[in-house]
Amino acid sequence: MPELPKRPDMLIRGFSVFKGAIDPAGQARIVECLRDVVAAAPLFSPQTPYGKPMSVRMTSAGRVGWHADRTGYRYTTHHPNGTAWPPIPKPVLDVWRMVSGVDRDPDCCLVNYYGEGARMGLHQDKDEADFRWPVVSISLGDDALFRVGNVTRGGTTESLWLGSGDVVVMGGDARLAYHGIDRTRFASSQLLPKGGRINLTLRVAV
Ligand code: MD3
Ligand code: FE
Repeated sequence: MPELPKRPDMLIRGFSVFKGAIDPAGQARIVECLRDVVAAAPLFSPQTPYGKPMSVRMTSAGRVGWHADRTGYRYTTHHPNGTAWPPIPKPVLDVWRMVSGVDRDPDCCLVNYYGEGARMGLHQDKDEADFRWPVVSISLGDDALFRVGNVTRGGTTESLWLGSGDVVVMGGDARLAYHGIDRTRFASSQLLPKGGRINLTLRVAV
């Protein structure tokens, strides 16, 4: 994979955005690796505490993965089907090592799949043990409208389209900002044969 830019193209509310940081060949290589991940740990629709399943389908790679059970959301060592989460693919780790600015590898690679009409409401990521570690996001496939607000609920928000190959680093104060995906442009990208968007988030979780 070619070297990622060292300087972000954009800073939005403390988020560093690297546009098109992963070239099409690199994106295809990551998608290939993800086929093995979902074969071992199939995508599922997490239940929300409100009883309605999320429209985004998910799975994880790494020593821990994130999912919901009766007692709420948590990091666990096993997929709901009982198998250990598969390892984080090397080309994905390479992205983290290039942009995260820290010398510890992530524990978890959360894989979110957005089919037609899928979205993710505004939320904070607060299930990790230490918020000083950054979170790195990799977008693949269809364009998505990402929205970022503040560290408390309410106030103004800003929106930004994320495209295939874009990488975002959330650190510092931005780490606890409310954020979500309002919508995607289904089939705007040819990367995935059946369309859709994959977002990978790399986290130090435990
Ligand atoms: C800001 N995913 O998995 S990635 C999530 O595109 C999540 O699937 C969205 O929000 C997606 O939790 C947005 C960008 C992102 C990821 C993690 C963050 C932004 C973040 C953690 C803290 C602050
Ligand atoms: Fe999030």
